[in-house]
Amino acid sequence: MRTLLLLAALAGLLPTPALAEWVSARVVRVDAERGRITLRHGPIRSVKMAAMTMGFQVADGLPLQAYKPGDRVRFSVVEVDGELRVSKIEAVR
Ligand SMILES: [Cu+2]
Repeated sequence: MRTLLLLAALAGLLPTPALAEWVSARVVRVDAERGRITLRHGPIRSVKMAAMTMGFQVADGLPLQAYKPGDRVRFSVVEVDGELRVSKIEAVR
């Protein structure tokens, strides 16, 4: 009984794990050396951003060499110092 109460209390207190939102995009430009990629992306609901073409800095260590203009991808973003960065990206066939 005690355990159940404790679990119930914890369930209400623990934050909901953030679900990474996958966003569809088309690669426009890649600057692998500077860790930047320009994407024509669909709406990003979690940050209320409409579809557009824009450049992103990618998270440290994310390899971009595999991507070229015209590629179809999906990606997730994180906000770092008020700026959106690509935290995950993968090719879509
Ligand atoms: Cu945008």
